[in-house]
Amino acid sequence: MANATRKKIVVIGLGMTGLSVIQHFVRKGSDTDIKVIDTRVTPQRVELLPPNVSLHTGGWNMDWLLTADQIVTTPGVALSTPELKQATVKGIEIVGDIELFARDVSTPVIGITGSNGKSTVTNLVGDMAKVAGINVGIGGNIGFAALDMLANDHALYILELSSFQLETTSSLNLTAAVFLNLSEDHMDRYTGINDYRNAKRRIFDRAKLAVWNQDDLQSKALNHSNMISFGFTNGDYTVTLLDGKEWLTAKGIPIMPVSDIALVGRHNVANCLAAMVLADAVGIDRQVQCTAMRQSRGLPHRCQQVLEHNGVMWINDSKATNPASTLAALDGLQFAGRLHLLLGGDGKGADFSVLKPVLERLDITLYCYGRDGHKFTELSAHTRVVDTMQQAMDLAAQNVTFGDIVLLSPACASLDQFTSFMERGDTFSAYASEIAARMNEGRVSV
Ligand code: UMA
Ligand code: ADP
Repeated sequence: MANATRKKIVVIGLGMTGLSVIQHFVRKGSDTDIKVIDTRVTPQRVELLPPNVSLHTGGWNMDWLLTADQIVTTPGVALSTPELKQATVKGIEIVGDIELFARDVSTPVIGITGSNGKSTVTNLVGDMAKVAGINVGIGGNIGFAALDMLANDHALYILELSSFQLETTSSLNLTAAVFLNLSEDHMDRYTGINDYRNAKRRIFDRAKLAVWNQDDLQSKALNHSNMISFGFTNGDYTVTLLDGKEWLTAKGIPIMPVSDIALVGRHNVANCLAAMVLADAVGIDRQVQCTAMRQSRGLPHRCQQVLEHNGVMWINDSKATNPASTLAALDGLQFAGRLHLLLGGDGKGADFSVLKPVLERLDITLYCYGRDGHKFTELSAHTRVVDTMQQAMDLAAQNVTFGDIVLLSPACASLDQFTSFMERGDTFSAYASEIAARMNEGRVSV
């Protein structure tokens, strides 16, 4: 094919998604002309770019954009960006990586979205599939680009899908799709909660089975012919009391005592119910599901105890990036002493007042840090404001006594001071150990 007739692809963003898109086209060997635009001056991963791919950094290249045959955008860039809107007006197709995945995948795919619990449920269904001996691919928003999995020809794919990814996806035929729950998040990207919910509801558009949460009506599919639900008190999959003991129950059949679940916290019971529905949809044996639920201890940075020192527990819940996930952490905690809660970071426009009634009931001190830390001062009479998380930890360390908990559950994204929630959580864990070592040497009084 002559150069003039090669399909012109413009990839936006040289992050994990952008690179997976480039590799995808390279693997397909299609006769494409690939260009990448990254609006940052010095994007990471430039060294990973194949030599025949041109890169424009530090802003938009409207000539490239408006002469493209297809634009593949990245989740971090909104479709409402003026430059992308110009391309839409010109009739240029704009898709995301999940749309490219959907067009090429030929084995069953499970999709998981919601404001909280996506990664936990994705990981748990993945564990169930692994225990069943299925060659499973687990990826998407969980931190492994969907297209990178396609190279391995899995028998089943489990995709965590963010609202950002769903906005640019229209052909995804899911065997089963779940919308776990809805709470305020990403309000800096959406015009309101309904706009955000509608982006998430796109998961049901072509799903064979639509799974929703009876405890959260916002998660229900509109006009879907095959729906199934889960929920604590109602739902096809629910929790029932048998001889004074709570059981996970599927369509009236008791499956496993709730107390056998290895994951901690009430919210994880709901996550297990959702995972069971999805596993059933792809025919994973119930006993296999139970084995996984008894074994799976979940992912790091989600209510993870990282240290116990002098009777004080240090818990890393760095993945709590919105108020609802912090509420879930507070709901699941059991402790005798005082709670020292570290809050702050990039609030993404959230309304934190939902935390106030719960915080008021607890014996608590708030340590607020980061860009939006000051927004938490109204929530409790016991509040300290500092610049960084480490300063917050130093202060907490001076105030703890036996039986207390220090909990990082910040209700905010980390990006104002860290590169990711993982880096924030790792910093918390490492610094907690450093504080403990200092205490052992008598350099911090308790
Ligand atoms: N970029 C621009 N201009 C912008 C914004 C970004 O050029 O205005 C460039 C950046 O310079 C960078 C690249 O785009 O080079 C980053 O792209 P990205 O922000 O879309 O992130 P990726 O590295 O591709 O990671 C994305 C998801 N990130 C986001 O949605 C923000 C990852 O989810 C996901 O794991 C990965 O794809 C694989 O699917 C992270 C996340 O924070 C964990 N998700 C949000 C959440 O869970 O709340 C939705
Ligand atoms: P996501 O991938 O949607 O961000 P995760 O499973 O990573 O979800 O959990 C993110 C945060 O939300 C953690 O702090 C976790 O404790 C909390 N969480 C997990 N499941 C739920 C749920 N069903 N409801 C509310 N909060 C939850």
